[in-house]
Amino acid sequence: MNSHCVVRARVGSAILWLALLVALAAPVAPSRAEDGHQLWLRYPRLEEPWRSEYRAVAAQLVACPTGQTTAAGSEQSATPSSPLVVARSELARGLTGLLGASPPLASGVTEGGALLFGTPRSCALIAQERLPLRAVGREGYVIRSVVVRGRAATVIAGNTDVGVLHGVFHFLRLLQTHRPVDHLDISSSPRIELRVLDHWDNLDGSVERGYAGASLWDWKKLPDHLDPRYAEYARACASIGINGTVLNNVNASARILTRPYLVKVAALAGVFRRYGLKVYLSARFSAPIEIGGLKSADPLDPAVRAWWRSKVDEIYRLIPDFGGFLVKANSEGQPGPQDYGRTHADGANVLADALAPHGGVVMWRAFVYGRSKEDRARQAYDEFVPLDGKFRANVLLQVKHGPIDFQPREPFHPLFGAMPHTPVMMEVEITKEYLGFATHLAYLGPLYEEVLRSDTYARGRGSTVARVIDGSLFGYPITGMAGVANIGADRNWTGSQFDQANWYVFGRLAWEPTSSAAAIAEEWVRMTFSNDPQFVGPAVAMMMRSREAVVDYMTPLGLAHQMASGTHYGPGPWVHDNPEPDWNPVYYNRADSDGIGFDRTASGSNAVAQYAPLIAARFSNLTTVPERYLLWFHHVPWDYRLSSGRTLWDELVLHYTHGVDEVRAMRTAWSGLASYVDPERFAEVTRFLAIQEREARWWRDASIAYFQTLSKRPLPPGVAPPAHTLAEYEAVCFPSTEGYTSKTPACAPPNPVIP
Ligand code: GCW
Repeated sequence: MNSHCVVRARVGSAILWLALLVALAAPVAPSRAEDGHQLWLRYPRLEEPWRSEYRAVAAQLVACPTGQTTAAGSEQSATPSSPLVVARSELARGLTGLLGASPPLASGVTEGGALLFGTPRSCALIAQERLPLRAVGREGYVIRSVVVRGRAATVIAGNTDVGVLHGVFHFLRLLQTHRPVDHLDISSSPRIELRVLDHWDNLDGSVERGYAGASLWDWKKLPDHLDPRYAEYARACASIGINGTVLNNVNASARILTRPYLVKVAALAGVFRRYGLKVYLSARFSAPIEIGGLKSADPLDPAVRAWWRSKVDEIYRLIPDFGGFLVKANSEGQPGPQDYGRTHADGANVLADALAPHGGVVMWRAFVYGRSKEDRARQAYDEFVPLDGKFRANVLLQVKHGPIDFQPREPFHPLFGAMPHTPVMMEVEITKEYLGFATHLAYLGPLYEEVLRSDTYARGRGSTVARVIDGSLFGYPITGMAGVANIGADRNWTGSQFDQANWYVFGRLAWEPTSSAAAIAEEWVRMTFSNDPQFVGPAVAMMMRSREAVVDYMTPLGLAHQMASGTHYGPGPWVHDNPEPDWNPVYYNRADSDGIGFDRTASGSNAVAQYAPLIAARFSNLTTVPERYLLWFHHVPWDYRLSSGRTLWDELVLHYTHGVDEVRAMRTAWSGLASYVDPERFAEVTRFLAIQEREARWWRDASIAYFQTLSKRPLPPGVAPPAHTLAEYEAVCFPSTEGYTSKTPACAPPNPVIP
């Protein structure tokens, strides 16, 4: 290089540096903060080698529905509002994001790497493939690598448009999670028919037990204004196979059934339909009186029956694919058939008869208590088992996962396996009413999985709860699983980043209840945050341990319902002054100077006898009951030795302590992951974990402080004593009344114990 060139090169590099400095100093166009709004449907640009590999498989998008002739010879095209149109735009959107550009649209397979999607009716090319579609039903799909006219192609096919949409989301998920897609042979169909979110949304915009802001449904502006979030919500539901949504609280207002509201509901149904999502409503049993002007809501009164029939006919005129009703009756003060001396079956059947001609169903809740003097856990079984076989064919009995109430851990509800002639569906809470609201990180996959895999022994070994609710054990004609939604108007939808995973895992397990919670967590982490193994491993590990941590710091060894009354937030094991006995934590812990726990064996309430004999025997025996259910079924002396060789008292204290340690470990693990996550979401999770650790300590310390007044035993060596006195914990007044819509006691922060 001569000197002239050297000078030029130096000047050139100086200019480059200058340009770089100017660029760095220049204000950067503000980009939208990563607030989690995109959920798991982010579609970020993939890196190599994935991008090239997937580009080869998706070199062209064959828009079969608009260009192909059907086998029958007639041209079929998707209507502008059909799920097939949604499927097409989702595929384009996903591929554009992930691959950097949308593959060109073609009307036939003109090059290798073609991606075809549609139904055999809409697409002759798909019809020719003779795919095993019969086995996947109305909502399932087949994804298969095939050869079309000598060129490699991938087919995403369903029997219906909505099946195709589900298949498209599955295909995109493979790309999002870096799975191979060149030799695919996937058939998938939901094992459970009704996969429903229950929103406990009130018409005033509040959400009972909701910790993610106000209700998504803006009743005031409906039906004229359709917030774009309605479609985004439905899209997210469709992506995980959810196919139904109950829009209003089970503590229902009858007003939802008046015409002005039905028109609003119809507008929402119009948006949701494109995503395969049906609308249901919670019906107030006394609606015939409140909005119908009748004197009674007696289900056997012909006028009442006629009222429901005409109301249901009116609904179907507005919403032809309306799903049906969810009903909470004679439960926590709600009206019901027992007000007229009738049974739950009489009540459910009057609604079922009105819905049957239209194909609608009734989801009748089994959450009843208050009549059983000796043990709340017994009542639902005692009331409903005698009614088995007395319900109409379009009624499902909706049973909470455990016999008390959405606790962090309960043994499975004994009604699973006890109703061979009545379709029993399972209800879980996705919103974390009893697990620390939105700030505590608790992945609920392991909870759902634990219940689904529990063996009821109703028909011998292998009679799992999953097989009860998927209908295979008793041959139920309809099946369902419901999750109480954790969704609100917050930008991140669920009140926290990690709570999105609970919405996600609910949908995925409802589709396939035998899937693994760990595998679903991994999928979600990859789609929501990062595919980097350095991130995926620790993040999934945190999630998988998180629910057990909550159990440990709140209610270890089978304890339940120790939460402060009303809000269900924070510890209250000493609470004893609520008017209803079973609203008091002392009712559940039964702690005294001898020991702790609820005797549900033959010497106590004998609720254990509601399980199949083999299970009942296992739970009844102190030496065979799993320790996780110990205090659920037994009143155990403080000095009783557990399998560890330690006394119950020591073990209890160590469990509480371990719960706090686990949260601390989650904080440490998370703090090492900053480089894999955008700063906004990283910071939010960091702050919430700090809250969780402080409150886990509160739970531990307050619980130990109270129980120690009864056990009168020292703490095991090396274990830190509670930071405050019991009196101080009892005086804690926690100001959060989020999601608690009953009259809330006045509370005056600041709080010396929990600042
Ligand atoms: O767990 C309890 C909740 C109530 C709820 C009830 C139910 C909708 O504290 O807020 O009411 O369950 O499931 O009906």
